[in-house]
Amino acid sequence: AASPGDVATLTARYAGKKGELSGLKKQLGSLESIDDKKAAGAAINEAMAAVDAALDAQRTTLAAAATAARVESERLDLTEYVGKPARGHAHLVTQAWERLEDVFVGMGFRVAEGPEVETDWHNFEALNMGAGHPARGEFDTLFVDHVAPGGTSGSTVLRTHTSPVQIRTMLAQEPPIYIVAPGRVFRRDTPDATHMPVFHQIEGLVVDRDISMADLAGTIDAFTKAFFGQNWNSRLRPSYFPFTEPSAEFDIQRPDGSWIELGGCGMVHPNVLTAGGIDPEEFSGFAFGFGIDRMAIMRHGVADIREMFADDLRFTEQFS
Ligand code: 2NM
Repeated sequence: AASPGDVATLTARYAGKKGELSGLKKQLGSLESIDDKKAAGAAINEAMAAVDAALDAQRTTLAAAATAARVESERLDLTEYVGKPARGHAHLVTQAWERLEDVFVGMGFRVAEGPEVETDWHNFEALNMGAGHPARGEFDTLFVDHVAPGGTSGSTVLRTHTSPVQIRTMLAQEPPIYIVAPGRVFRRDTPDATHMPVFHQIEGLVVDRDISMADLAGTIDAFTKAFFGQNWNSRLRPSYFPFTEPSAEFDIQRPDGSWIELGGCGMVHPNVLTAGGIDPEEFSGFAFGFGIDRMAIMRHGVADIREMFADDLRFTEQFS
């Protein structure tokens, strides 16, 4: 019997009330001697028991096979999840971003945020880069077409730095100002090992009475030691930015003596303070900025910035 149906057929044929063995029992009366009846009856009962046992055994075997077949057909392959962490974690860039915020908040700064789509005025004009300023070309700007509700077309860009957040902060509040502006910024760059068209920056701004270049250098050095370690140092090198005067690059020095360039900084240009509604005769300030992605790469020895944004778990999971 290869199927439950076959077992049922055989049960009816041999073991049922109208089956062949029951038929034989009915014929016992035709036997002459008592001994023959007893012997035949016992043989029929023995046959009945053997047939019942065989049918039961086959029913059990077939039921087990049916269960096994169903289990196999409903099997879920969970091997995909073996060895994966039970909990996720923040992306490498988010980790660096949050650590930077922590260190600056620990130094007394507040965190400021602003829009990613900016007006030309906030992104360039207020930062001492009027229309036609040669430095605009260095920012490889992505433009956003937009038409204001009245039908007039506006000039909007994807912010090329987080400096417009500093402008908005100056316009919104009186000094003293001690803020850092971390955020996503955009430049029309072809991706390579050190550039992505979308990346992340943190910029700092201090505006108060009698703020000097010494305050800038001291703040950079305090940050360097708080973020990287007490045995790290920093230095400033003369540079140029349209929005600061004087301007400098800042480098940090590893305990082994080697130097790495980290970012830019300077004393906020009087034109920028004025655009922010602050009187440069009464207040002065410094600003600095550097790349968060670059920081994450340096810290973890990542060879190619594109690795961080490829969404390959084999990469991402190394940084829990
Ligand atoms: C840098 C380098 C130097 C900067 C300037 C300002 C503002 F708005 F206050 F003028 N914010 N950030 C600045 C100055 C940023 O990044 C490399």
